Amino acid sequence: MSGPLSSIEDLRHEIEAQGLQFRGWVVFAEGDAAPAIDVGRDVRTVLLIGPIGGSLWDPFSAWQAKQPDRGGADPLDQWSTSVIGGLAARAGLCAFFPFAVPYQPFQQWATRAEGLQASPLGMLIHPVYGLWHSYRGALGFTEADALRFGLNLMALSKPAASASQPSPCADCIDKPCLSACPVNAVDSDRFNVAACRKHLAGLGEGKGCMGGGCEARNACPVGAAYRPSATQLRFHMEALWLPR
Ligand code: B12
Ligand code: SF4
Ligand code: SF4
Repeated sequence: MSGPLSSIEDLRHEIEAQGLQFRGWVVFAEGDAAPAIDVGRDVRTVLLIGPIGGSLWDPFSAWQAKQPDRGGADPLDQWSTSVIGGLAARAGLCAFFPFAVPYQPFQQWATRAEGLQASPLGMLIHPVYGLWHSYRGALGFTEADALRFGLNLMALSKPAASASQPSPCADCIDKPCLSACPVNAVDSDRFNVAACRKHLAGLGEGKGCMGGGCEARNACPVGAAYRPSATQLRFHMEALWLPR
């Protein structure tokens, strides 16, 4: 990857080559909650970027294999910084990351960008991909950047097509996600992070949720075809930094 990037199609091409997709735009009006991190620029628009299903796994794995330290303690975050931060630098934009503290409200942004709604698990559910989608970063545009990239802010501020679709949870009578957790860590009001983590920490390596992924998430029938491989699910569970 090299050279400057000056059009949205250039950005899309590079993003898709890494197994990622544009996940919609948020245009902040005057007085609206723009990104909280002071990046020294008046960011008025964010473009969300993330994988669908297991789409990032092959590009990420190829990158990881080439790193002398295999990407360090948080390889997926390192990869995201390298890919999305690298694109931002080439395009003269700034980048935001869901794992960077203070946390940016990625889920609120996603709700505005694609009209997605929270499932009872707290994760946003997509009408097609179900719970099998997430975010690896966002690119921030000032008004001058938007002009430079020829963005039509009026068009971008309209909700994406998926916003007109009702949440699949509305018609899901049995809600299997709420009864699948072996320690009842999830209910419709809250996610008991401590109970979940205690259970995970007590499981043997690769056993139960640590091996096959969160059972509550796995129980959702929506977008089941997009469920990542067991290898990838195990990688994400191991990245959760459990108490020992
Ligand atoms: C801290 C964090 C965690 C913590 C604690 C989560 C918690 N509920 O307290 C831990 C480490 C446990 C965690 C776990 C997971 N997380 Co998490 N997490 C985050 C993180 C980094 C910050 C959340 C936050 O505080 N945001 C700050 C506030 C200001 O932002 P916000 O958009 O307004 O946040 C809203 C939502 O978080 C929502 N919300 C949060 N919890 C709940 C619960 C319910 C019931 C409801 C209705 C809403 C809700 O309300 C907030 C206020 O509006 C976000 C990334 C991010 N930057 O948001 C990912 C994020 C929410 N996590 C995500 C995921 C995928 C997971 C895991 C599935 C990862 C995995 N192992 O595969 C697991 C969940 C399964 C499990 N059993 O552990 C995704 C969700 C994608 C989606 N489809 O919505 C995010 C967006 C990260 C990403 N890269 O995409 N996570
Ligand atoms: S199992 Fe039903 S209620 Fe739970 S997340 Fe999936 S569609 Fe929504
Ligand atoms: S990871 Fe396992 S313990 Fe944690 S919420 Fe999911 S099903 Fe429950």
